[in-house]
Amino acid sequence: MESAPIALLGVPYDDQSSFARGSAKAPPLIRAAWHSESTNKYSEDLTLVDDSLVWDAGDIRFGPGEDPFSVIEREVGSLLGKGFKPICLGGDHSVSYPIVRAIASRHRNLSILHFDAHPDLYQDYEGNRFSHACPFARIMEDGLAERLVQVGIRSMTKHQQGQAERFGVEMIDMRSWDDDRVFSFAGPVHISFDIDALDPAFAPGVSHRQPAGLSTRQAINLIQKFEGTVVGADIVEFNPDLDVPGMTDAVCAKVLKEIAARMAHR
Ligand SMILES: [Mn+2]
Repeated sequence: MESAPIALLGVPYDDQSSFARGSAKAPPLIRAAWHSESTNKYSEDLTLVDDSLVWDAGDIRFGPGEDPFSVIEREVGSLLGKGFKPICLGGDHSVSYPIVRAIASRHRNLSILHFDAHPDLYQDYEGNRFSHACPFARIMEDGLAERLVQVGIRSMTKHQQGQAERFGVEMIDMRSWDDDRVFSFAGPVHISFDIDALDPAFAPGVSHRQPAGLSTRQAINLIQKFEGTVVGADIVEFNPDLDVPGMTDAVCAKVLKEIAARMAHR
């Protein structure tokens, strides 16, 4: 219902994928897994994540001739203007740039907690500044985030290491992962969750499978435990074409429920 505090927005857009398209097909499958009768709608802390908490705003429709990033920023901004905390379902990771533009225009001192196998900090990727390999370079260039904290990273390049230093990114790569590390944010937090942060054993339905990642349990624990106020989220890069059917959509729905429960209480 529209009085819910959280809004779900599908972003069926994968034009900026560099390797394999398919993530534009993800939103309806994540929704179906959320509503599946194979499970209930409670998060682990027993928050009921149904339509009284999360209003489904449907999928963005891109009109002919419209700039997709402008449409995404406008639609997310519209939800924020109505008082919703948005959870966006991608789509490839390029959509996080316009999503964060909308959120940063309403929340000063924004921090981003970014789950990913890749830092997505390329200045450009094969000449494309808006590739799904680049959104966090654009976000940091524009000064949209005060802090960018990246977890799950295990596929980097020298160039991106330089970009991380240039932008002051706090990168916790998988070599130095510690289950007991405490994450704390003073201001509002946006969660950007690339499903490939997870080990492909847990979430095979991604375009860039990178072994040796986080377990679903480790990622969920971090979502539940970090200090901070979550004001927005995106769940991106689920590619149904490359999934073991019924596997990664269930993982996405689990992440969705845990983020929504987190938004509901803190
Ligand atoms: Mn990634």
